Amino acid sequence: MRLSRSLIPTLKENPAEAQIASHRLMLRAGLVRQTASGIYAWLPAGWRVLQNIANIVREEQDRVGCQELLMPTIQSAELWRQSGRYDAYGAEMLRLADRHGRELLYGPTNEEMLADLMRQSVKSYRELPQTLYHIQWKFRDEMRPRFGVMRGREFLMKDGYSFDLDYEGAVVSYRKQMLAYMRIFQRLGVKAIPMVADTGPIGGDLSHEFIILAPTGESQVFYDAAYEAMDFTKEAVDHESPADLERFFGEVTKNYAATDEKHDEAVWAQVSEQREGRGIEVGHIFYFGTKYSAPMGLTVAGKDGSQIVPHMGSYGVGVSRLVGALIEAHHDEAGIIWPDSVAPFPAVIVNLKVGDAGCDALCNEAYAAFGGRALLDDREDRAGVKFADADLMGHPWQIVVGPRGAANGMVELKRRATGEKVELSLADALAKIL
Ligand code: 5CA
Repeated sequence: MRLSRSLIPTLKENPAEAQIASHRLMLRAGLVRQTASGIYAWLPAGWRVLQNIANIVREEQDRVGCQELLMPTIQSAELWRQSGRYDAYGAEMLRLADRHGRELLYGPTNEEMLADLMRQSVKSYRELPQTLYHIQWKFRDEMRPRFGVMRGREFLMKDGYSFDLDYEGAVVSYRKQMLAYMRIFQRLGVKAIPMVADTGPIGGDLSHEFIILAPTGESQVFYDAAYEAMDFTKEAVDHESPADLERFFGEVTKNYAATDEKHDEAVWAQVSEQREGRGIEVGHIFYFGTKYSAPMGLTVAGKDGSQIVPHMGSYGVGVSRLVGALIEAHHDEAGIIWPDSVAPFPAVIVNLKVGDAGCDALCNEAYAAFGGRALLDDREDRAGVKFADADLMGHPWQIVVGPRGAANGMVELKRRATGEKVELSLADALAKIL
């Protein structure tokens, strides 16, 4: 992408409305713009990050055997009356009516809809277990939308739903999701601790939230210091069998970690190295048995002809919240420091003298080498502005092309995360990055 022709409106000043670093930086780096309270437009660079995160989530869901589908954002009130949640959900639900006066809603979650889709088509025990997920926009009319995309009203969620024949099967599905989540956060370059959590309006009695520790987080959490040293990457390797999954689950949840709603003073008193702090909830998984399948009449025929009511679980990742959470975890005074796995562009190519034949040619050569995936700063601006914007936007690599070096095919390569700079040939720089 050529920066001179891109809608990446960077800001020099801190916007007054932003209270936390990630919100400030998302606005300043031109990733998003608010269009109404808690509702954001994702501008080209922000949209790339969002898609990169969604793709990692998708790959890890598929890897544990889940199926992707896409359900609509608009749902019928009738479905929610069947589960009994239509009235219970309250003011957070955005309720609509069509021209015929039929009641609709903008989905805050999809338990009912997927139970309905399964009810229509799945008839026999032979067809289970199955886990399906989608990555779709949700709307919750939050009382206090704040911190930018962290607590939005419209937000992107990965929500998955598992269907098993019994409790034992459902627990295996739950643990598979736990495993997938550890892999997702590992690839995103953040540490998210699974904590015993409350189930709120989703319901059920087994639940974990995945929490990234951060002073600006909205959740109050209590955990054993052992988690600070724990290497989740070691745990998130291959786990295929139920026995392996059980061992894995035991390992990652063996120490005390709970959100304030589930905090247990008696157990806490036994923890030798207590830690208390704030965290960002980036994922939440639930097992709730037959809470939706029973009232909605979802059954399958068992081996002996009896009717089995499937056990369900649901599994959420806050995809858009993660953009903010990753920035909270990866930034400095100058701006964002994107992990390579989600960066909107793998590198920026900074042309220090647009119009200089040598600079233009070397920049074009570099740009072509990335197959157009890099960002080319071809603006006719001062070098200082370009350096500041490159740091602000947080590209993992900066390839700086000036007239003196360009004459000899040399560039300066800077690694954003470390600040390390080296002078080398374009070919060597590309070899290092690609
Ligand atoms: N149906 C279940 C699981 S699929 C569910 O809706 N769970 S949830 O309510 O916990 O939401 C899942 C994740 O979405 C949360 O962990 C959080 O990361 C994200 N999320 C929830 N509300 C918001 C919001 N207002 N803004 C941004 N992200 C949110």
